[in-house]
Amino acid sequence: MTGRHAGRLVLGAIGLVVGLAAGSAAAFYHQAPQMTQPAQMGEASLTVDLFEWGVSLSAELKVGDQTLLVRNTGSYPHALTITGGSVVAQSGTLRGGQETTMAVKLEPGQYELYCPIPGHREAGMLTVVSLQG
Ligand SMILES: [Cu+2]
Repeated sequence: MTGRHAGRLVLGAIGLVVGLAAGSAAAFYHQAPQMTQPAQMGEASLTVDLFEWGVSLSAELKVGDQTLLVRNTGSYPHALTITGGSVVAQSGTLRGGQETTMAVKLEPGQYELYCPIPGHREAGMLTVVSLQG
């Protein structure tokens, strides 16, 4: 991307986030500070960090069953969607500092991990991985 184009995208996303945060601050305020859910398929095999503006994996995704620890290490609300043609898994929205676990079963193929909150994927919260059989 050119610098000018990237700058415009980021500015647009920040405007969107500020609007969202202002509208839903009251609802978030009453949620428990932790939204951790018990892992259903054993200990997390890797960590997925969500932040402004990226999605980063602590290790490579694998074919088969695995449990992901999904953390919002940023300030804005984020979530994680995993698609491989169709939606494979979808987390709830996490506030900054919150985390959750997601159990997924992956076949060989190409997957996109991104934040579904409007504007965030375009701002850089997208990682594409290819799994070999
Ligand atoms: Cu996000």
